[in-house]
Amino acid sequence: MTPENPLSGLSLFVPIYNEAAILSENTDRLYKYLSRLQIPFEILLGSNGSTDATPEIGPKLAAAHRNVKFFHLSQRGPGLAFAEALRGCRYDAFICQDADLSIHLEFIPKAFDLLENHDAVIGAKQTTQRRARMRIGVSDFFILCTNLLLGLSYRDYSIGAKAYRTEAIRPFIGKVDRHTFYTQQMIWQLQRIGGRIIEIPVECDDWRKSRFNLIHEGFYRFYKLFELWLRMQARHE
Ligand SMILES: Nc1nc2c(ncn2[C@@H]2O[C@H](COP(=O)(O)OP(=O)(O)O)[C@@H](O)[C@H]2O)c(=O)[nH]1
Ligand SMILES: [Mg+2]
Repeated sequence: MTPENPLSGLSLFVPIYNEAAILSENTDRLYKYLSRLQIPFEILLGSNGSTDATPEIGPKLAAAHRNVKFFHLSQRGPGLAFAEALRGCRYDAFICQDADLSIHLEFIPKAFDLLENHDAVIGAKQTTQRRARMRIGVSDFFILCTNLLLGLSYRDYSIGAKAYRTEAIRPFIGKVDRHTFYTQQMIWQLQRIGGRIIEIPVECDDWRKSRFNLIHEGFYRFYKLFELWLRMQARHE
């Protein structure tokens, strides 16, 4: 890490949905890891729609550490939590990580360094994912369609392992998709205004069942992609 990095610190956003089983342990792991980096930091645990003990555990974690914050919104949708965290974050680097910490934590200091000269860092998973072939196929097809329709050229638009310069994406806060389409939105918006975006490989071990309903997820993302593409066409006319 470059000690002269001028960014004030990092706000680590973790979207949370029914993560009571791992929330304390993983927050602790994350906290210890970030403390060792010697960068000012805060951990923003953003839950919404959780129906397990997450809303009871979160405030206890926040009470135990000055720089851990927890909020709970009633309506489900990670984009709503992303927008809320972005609104309230205090540092220049806004880094997103999944609650299961399936993405190796080295992404965090690497992204922090890269944000010195970039507006977004995309972590592209080099997966050790035990995922149904069908899911991988749909996901690859979605990435291909995103790149073709939006004129992008990246390999991973999932919500985890993405980092942004806070000031670069704050102007788009009112447009954040309430569900899972916000990564594409942020990257597309940044590219349109000439933002500096870099993609790096990240190691990932994701063995657990997804929190998302994958059929709903698939339809939703294609619908949002098509909707955005139509808006682009209308703008060009
Ligand atoms: N705030 C919030 N987080 C969510 C929601 N749904 C899933 N998540 C979180 O999003 C992250 C990714 O979920 P995961 O099941 O690992 O997704 P996958 O591996 O991409 O299929 C985890 O931290 C989840 O707890 C939601 O509705 N709201
Ligand atoms: Mg996962």
